[in-house]
Amino acid sequence: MKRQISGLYVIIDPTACGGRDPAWVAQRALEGGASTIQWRDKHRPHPEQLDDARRVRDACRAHGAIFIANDDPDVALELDADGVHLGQKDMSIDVARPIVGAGRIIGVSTNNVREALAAQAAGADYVAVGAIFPTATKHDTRAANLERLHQVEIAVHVPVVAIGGINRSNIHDVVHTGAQAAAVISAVCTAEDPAAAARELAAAFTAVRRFGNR
Ligand code: TZP
Ligand code: MG
Repeated sequence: MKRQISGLYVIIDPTACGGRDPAWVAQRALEGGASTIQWRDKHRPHPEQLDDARRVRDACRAHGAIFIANDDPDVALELDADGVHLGQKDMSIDVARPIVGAGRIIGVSTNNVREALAAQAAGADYVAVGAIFPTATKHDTRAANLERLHQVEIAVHVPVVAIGGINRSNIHDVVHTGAQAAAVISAVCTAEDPAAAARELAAAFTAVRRFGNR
């Protein structure tokens, strides 16, 4: 049974972890309340990533969190991940779905309603929308904003994950706009105390759910 993406989605990118063990950062993020972790290593060849990626996966399993591999369905399979996240320039869902199977989550990066509807029609289990705010973490992003996020929210029925420049000072705006989840890299990976950072970010979802603002 596929689980729904919701709440705090932390992307563990080793280059953002400041030389710290990425599995330690993931462990702290999970302790703070991350419900999904994505493994994203754009630099090392796959065989060199696998040990770290497996330790991150095992931390997710221990916490009952969803573990997603970035970019490559074959890596998702090799890691026995819960899913794979595909960019617009990665493999299409049509090609990826037979590789990962019906039981794994496929998420797709989008920037607008057209891309989000296309991803949903192709079988995406969630769509990410970004970059909602300016980000220094990824250089080839296309700008989106809260209005765009809202447009996607009302256009699709799959969960919508906001991404790009989300931090403790703006996550409430993202949650109030209606995103089911917020994905962050720097707000957790670069934090001196990633557990405390994750706790504060995750609380934005709890507060809104408790008071029924959605
Ligand atoms: N996709 C769109 S923006 C982005 C990605 C991977 C970077 C998110 O990083 P940060 O540090 O949370 O802005
Ligand atoms: Mg990608």
